[in-house]
Amino acid sequence: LKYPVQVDLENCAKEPIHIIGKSQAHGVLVVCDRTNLNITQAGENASEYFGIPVDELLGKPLSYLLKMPFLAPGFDEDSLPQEVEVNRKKFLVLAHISEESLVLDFEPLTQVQDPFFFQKQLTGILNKFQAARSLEELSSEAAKLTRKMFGYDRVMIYRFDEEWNGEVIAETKNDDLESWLGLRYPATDIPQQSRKMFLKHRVRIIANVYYTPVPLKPEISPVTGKPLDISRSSLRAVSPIHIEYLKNMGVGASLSAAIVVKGKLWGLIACHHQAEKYLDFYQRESCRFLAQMLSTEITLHETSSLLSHSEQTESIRRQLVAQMKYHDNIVEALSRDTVQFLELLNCSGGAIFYINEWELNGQTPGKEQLDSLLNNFIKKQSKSLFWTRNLSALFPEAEEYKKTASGLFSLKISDNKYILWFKPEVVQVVTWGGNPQNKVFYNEEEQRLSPRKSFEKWSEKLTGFSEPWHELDRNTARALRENISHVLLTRQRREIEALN
Ligand code: BLA
Repeated sequence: LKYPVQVDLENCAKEPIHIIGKSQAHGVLVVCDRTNLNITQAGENASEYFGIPVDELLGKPLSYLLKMPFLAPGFDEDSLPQEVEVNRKKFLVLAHISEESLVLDFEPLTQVQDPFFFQKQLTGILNKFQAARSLEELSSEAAKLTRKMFGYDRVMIYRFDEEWNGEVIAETKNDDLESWLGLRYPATDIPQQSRKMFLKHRVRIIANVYYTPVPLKPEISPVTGKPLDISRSSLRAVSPIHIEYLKNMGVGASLSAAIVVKGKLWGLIACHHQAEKYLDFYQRESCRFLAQMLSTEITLHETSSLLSHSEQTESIRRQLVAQMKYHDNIVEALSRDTVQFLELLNCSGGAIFYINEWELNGQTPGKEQLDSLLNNFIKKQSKSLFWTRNLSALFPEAEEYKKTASGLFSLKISDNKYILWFKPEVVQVVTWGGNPQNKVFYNEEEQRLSPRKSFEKWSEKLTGFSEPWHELDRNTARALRENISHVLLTRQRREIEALN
């Protein structure tokens, strides 16, 4: 059978890009047995760069190519890249260990740059970052600085959402390019194994999308009998699907740098160039450092907005607790005094179900609708906290009242006591870079998946969604439940004592 039964995006996530067995063409891969430094594998472009055919190199000691004492067995991975000369050409050698092998990336040394170029800019960069008052300003500043320093045609700050779809949240570009600011891209465009590598290796260039991939010879490591993991090599060849993707986008070269916030891949600095473009090791390090500074600033922004948010809700909760001590009736305390339970979460309505009664506040569905929502949906959830921003997708009956309650947050206090919060529908037009329903098709000629051909803007009206709930809402709700349970328990105890 020639055709797969279905075009399966799972395949994307399974593509083994770490053992691709090929390099990009702007340098040479040389691999040694780490115990004796004999050359075991090399890129077929060795003859082009070194003037020595691969077959002549294989089996020779590394000293045949390099007279460099820094690469003794037991070499230290932290050592800086070294300048070397082979065939009267200068290279920078980046070395690392992969399993039983020492992997050397030979990158030709081109122009000599001012080694302090980046250091000179540092203070300026930090000042600009620290002056930014919002995430938008910060992202936009980062895009501008990156473009100024490295000269790509388009620089974007690309941010992931909870489902790993992404959005271009800042952009700076050549005037002749169409703007992609605000566009979304589906999660499958950057599959998980690629995201995982970014978390580790942070910066990656594709120097020329129109390159011819250079095979490693032999393909299988003679040391381990397995394909060599070259995920750490700066020269690792690119997945053919991604190459096709970039060609379809009209991109000739790219640079991507990871933005990592609290240990998680938050986004990318994504750069495109129409022509080919190579950044040397020192420039890539500068870019990595810039991305790190940006990551730190974003973390600071997020932490401080989280702090002020949590201070606000804490003071509301403390007031609610005070009110519960004052009132005999808990429902009254939560919903009819100065501060109301509604204010605890950002919402437009709320309901308390207490024994058999509903207490409604703000914009809510009707009591009969709530009876059904509680009995036929909320009570069926296994956890005592439940939240969604798209209730009607999970409970079709909620379509009737999606305008007031597309967002639901429910808190179970006990079997006959619940508190619900509602958020209204916010109709949103989301514009994708290309129709996300046509992410891939089966390419008969290549006998593999191909990415979509068109990145033409494709708008979609999202209905039945509210604004998302905040990550702090869960803690707030849990704390409120503790408070209520405590008050109820204290009262019960007092009543029992009074009876005795
Ligand atoms: C990799 N896809 C990537 C990368 C980016 C994108 C940034 C990492 C690039 C790198 O390693 O340098 C996607 N680039 C984008 C997006 C924008 C952009 C969204 O500029 C928006 C402006 N890609 C697909 C499909 C598959 C796929 C359908 O569209 C799978 C079938 C795969 N993308 C894919 C793979 C990689 C990738 C396998 C890793 C490439 C590699 O490291 O070899």
